[in-house]
Amino acid sequence: MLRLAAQKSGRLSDRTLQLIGQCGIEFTPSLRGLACKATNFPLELLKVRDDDIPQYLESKVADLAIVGENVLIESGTQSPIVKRLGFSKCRLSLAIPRGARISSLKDLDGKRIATSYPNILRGFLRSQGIDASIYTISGSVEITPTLGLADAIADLVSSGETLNQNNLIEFISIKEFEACLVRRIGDDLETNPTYVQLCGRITSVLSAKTLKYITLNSPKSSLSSLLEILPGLKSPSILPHGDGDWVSVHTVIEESNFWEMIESLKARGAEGILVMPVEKVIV
Ligand code: PRT
Ligand code: ZN
Repeated sequence: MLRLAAQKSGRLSDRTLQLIGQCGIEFTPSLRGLACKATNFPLELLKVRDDDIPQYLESKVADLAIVGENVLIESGTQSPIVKRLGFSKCRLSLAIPRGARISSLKDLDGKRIATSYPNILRGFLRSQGIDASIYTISGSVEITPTLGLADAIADLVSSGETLNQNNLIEFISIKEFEACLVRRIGDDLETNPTYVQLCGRITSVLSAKTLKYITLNSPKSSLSSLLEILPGLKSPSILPHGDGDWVSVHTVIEESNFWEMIESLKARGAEGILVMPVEKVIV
C-alpha cells in the first residue's frame, strides 16, 4: 500500500483530487477522514497541511506527495521531485510599496524584507550580494509595509491582484513554482510496482493534456506535402477513402502550435478537419 500525502484543503486540493481521479483511482463517495484508502488501487491518501508534507516524506510516513515546489524548497528536504504537474503556478517575488525610493536590488541593502519564505529569500539575497534583514511572518505578508514592519516583501504572486490591492508593486521575480509529485528518499520505491504504475498513469494524464487528436481528408495528390508537417505518436495513420482520389489521415498534434498547424494543413489541401481531445496517452 502506497501512501500519498496531499493538501487537505487549499489551492492544491481540488486539482490534486482531480488528477488522482483521472488516474482512475476511486475512493468511497464521502472521502471523509484524514486517511482514506482507495477502493480500486493500493493507495492511501493522507490529507494534511501542505507545510507538513516535507516532514511526512522525511519520516517515511508518506511515500509520495503532491505539494508546491515552494514548500519543498523552503523546507530544505532532500526528497526528490518526480514530476512537475503544471497546476497552481506562482512565483516568489520581491514587492515594494508604490512610491518607495527603491529602483534597483542594491537599494534593498540595509532594508527589512518580510516573508514566509526566509530560506529561499536568504539564498537569493546572498546570491545577489544584498545585505538586507529578513522579517519572517507566517501570513498576511502584504500588510507589513503599511504597519511599518518592513520596507519590502517577498511573497507568492499569481495574478498580482493582492499586491495591487495593498499598494505594492512587483519588483523582481525570485523564482517560479508549480505543484509537484514528490517522493520520499529510498531506492525501494523505484522497483515498487504500485509506484511505477501510478507514475505511469500520471504521465499518461499529463501527456494527454497537451495533445489533440485530429482526422482530416486529403486528396491523394496532397498527401506527401501534408506528411512533411504532420507529426504522430509514431507516424500518422492513413486510411483509404470511399472516393478513390482521397484518403483520411489520423494523427495527434501539440496544443501549443495548434492553430499554426491547422492553417498549414488547410493551405496544403486538407479538408473536413475534425479535432478531438485526448484523454490518456499510453506509450
Ligand atoms: O492550510 P495549508 O497550510 O495547507 O495551506 P496554505 O494556506 O499554506 O496554502 P494555499 O492553499 O494558500 O497554497 C497552496 C500552494 O498553492 C502554495 O504553496 C503554492 O505552491 C500555490 N499557490 C499558487 C499559491 C498561489 N498560487 C497564491 N497566489 N499560494 C499562495 N498564493 C497567495 C499569495 O501568498 C498571496 O497572498 O495568493 C496571494 C497572491 O495571489 P494573487 O493572485 O493576488 O497574485
Ligand atoms: Zn501552508
